[in-house]
Amino acid sequence: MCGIFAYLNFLVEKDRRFILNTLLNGLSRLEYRGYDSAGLAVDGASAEEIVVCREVGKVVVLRKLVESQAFDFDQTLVSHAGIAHTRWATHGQPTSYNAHPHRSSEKHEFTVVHNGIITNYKEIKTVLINKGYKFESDTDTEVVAKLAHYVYESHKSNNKANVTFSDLVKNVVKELEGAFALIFKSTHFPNEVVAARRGSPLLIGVKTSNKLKVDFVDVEFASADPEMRDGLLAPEAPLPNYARTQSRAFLSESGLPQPIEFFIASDPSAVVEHTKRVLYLEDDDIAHICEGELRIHRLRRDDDNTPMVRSIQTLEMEIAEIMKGSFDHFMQKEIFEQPESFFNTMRGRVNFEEHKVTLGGLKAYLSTIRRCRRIVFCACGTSYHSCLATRAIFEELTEIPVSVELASDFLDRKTPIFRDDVCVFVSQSGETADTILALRYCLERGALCVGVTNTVGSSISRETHCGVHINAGPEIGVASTKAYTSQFIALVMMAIQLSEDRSSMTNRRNEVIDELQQLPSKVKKVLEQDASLKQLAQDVLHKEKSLLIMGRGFQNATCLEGALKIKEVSYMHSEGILAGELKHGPLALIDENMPVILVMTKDSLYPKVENALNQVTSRKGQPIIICNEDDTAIETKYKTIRVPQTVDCLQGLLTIIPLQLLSYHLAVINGVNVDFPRNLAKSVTVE
Ligand code: UD2
Ligand code: GLU
Ligand code: MG
Repeated sequence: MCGIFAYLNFLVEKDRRFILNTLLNGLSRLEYRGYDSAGLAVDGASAEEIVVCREVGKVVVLRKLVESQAFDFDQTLVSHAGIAHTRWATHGQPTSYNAHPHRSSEKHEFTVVHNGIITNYKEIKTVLINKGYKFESDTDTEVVAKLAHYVYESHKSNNKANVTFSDLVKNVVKELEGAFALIFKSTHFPNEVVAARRGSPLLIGVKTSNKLKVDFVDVEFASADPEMRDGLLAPEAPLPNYARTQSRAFLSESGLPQPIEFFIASDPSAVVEHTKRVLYLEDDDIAHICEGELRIHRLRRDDDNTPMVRSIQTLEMEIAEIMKGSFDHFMQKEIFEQPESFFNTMRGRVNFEEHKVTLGGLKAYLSTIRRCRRIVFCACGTSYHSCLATRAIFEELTEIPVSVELASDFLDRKTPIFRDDVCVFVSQSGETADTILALRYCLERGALCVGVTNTVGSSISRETHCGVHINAGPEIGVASTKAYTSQFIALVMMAIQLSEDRSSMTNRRNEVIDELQQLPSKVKKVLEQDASLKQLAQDVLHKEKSLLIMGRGFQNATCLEGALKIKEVSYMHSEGILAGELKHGPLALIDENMPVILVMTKDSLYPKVENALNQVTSRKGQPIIICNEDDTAIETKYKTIRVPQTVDCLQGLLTIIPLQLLSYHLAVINGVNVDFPRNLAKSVTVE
């Protein structure tokens, strides 16, 4: 999820200071992605001795640690391989012992850096513990280093002397499930690295003083693919011989290996300053760099049409541009990441076949929560809206009364809180000052405190009794988008898990779980409308001074959150209005000039929202309607924004997307610095 960087020099004389600097600068280039700790591994006095440095916090702190090491900084290394990492914790707190690289043994025989999540690490860990391995961290990653060692040893004990580093990694990667980008370094394979990916990005930059002969690298397949080892339980099976053809790209005119440098990174922003010749790895590629050559192997013999060569692309983009990928702003990137972040929030927690939700962080507290007198949600801003959005399904499934509080107001009122209350604190950063103060207030009064946050190791995560990490990945744009939807999903999952002892709710739970599974693809469909939403912002909305967003029931939160987004980033006045309240006041605002968006999706309140539509149109209002794809009842004279239908309590996850996109486009049109709107901070750590 965070950053990986590696640097190899082959027949290019560099001193250790240069190598360490290159690694640390590579990490600095990845800093914008957000991370909680950093680390690197380089050779010590010889390549048979690896030194690992790891620190919590910023790359500058790691730099200090590196500078304080007893290195010979001036030593010249003709060939060397160094790996480095910034971590966004998913498994285990951000501590120095959880930071990467992780190692196989005290001798650092295998060290590894990893981005992503190994979902089956527990199973692998159990097997390895049974084989005598001792673990030193809480991460999922550590199993990868230990597994490499295990594969190496079991191969050696079978007297297969010449296993290559890439074959070994291939055997390791075959065991892994989940998403990963990995780089391995080993004392057994000096000056080599192997990189592998599945799901997480990885690319390799190549730098030579001479032109490369060709600008592609052949992909090597097994000559024959005897499924060599099938799982940990069959370590005795022999490893196959893979074809070793000379890779055409890296030969000099004379046919001899030439001086060359390689830069491997999770993100091009760390590579472009060194070289513009970059090759992107595909899923299940195993890249082996050895003696100045890059070879790409495939994990499996493919039946699909994976290209047989990987071309080396020339990057001409500016660093700033590519940091955000193809996006102009982080906010935009994060909006478009939602199919992925939806999935990551549910990953490993929802069993769709068995219709079961397991939030590990709550397991031990379920019965206490079920016995409570009431649940109090406490949050600020967008997080408050995610609580509002899920309150109804929470009450419906758990049959426990739920109240939703704005943290500042909650404290102002000195709300009575008791030992038999459960208080849930929702915050993206986990550092929101008002929410932390409310948390401490509730802790003092003996309530069970539950956190819902995106940041492992944050104050809220630490100070709550238990909780759920939403695992949406780092959010950089000040206006929260993907964290909102992931909080929403996390709270729904929580309600489902709490209600699993109620058989009367089984059908309802199953219905919601089935729809959770469909969400990532449905959100994709909404995102496809980006161009028409941009047009709408340009042609209709951006000339306006004000915008009212109306809906009711499950869609009330969407209206409030949509209006907040528009205020935050486009500086346009906007208000979310509960449609049921129209006639009690806001209707006075409606005339032919007042822009209105009406959220009218198909649920039990549809007829009531139709009433609101009539109330607005009979005052000459011309609302834009957010409705379901197949809703044919809406007259064609209205502008519509159509979203796929899902179950009522999840519909808000889809209706918010067009409003996020609209606010983004309005902001861009208004020339706002979208990711850093005036007067606002990402994490509000003051009261
Ligand atoms: C945990 C691991 C995850 C993986 C998984 C395997 C962490 C951070 N998570 O995920 O990496 O190994 O188990 O099943 O190591 N918590 C709070 N307050 C909060 C949020 C969380 O106290 O605001 C606690 C929570 O009660 C739990 C721990 O932090 O004890 C981890 O929470 P989680 O949601 O990451 O837990 P889970 O089981 O999904
Ligand atoms: N899952 C790994 C960990 O928590 C890697 C996280 C990352 O991508 O930085 O250590
Ligand atoms: Mg805690």
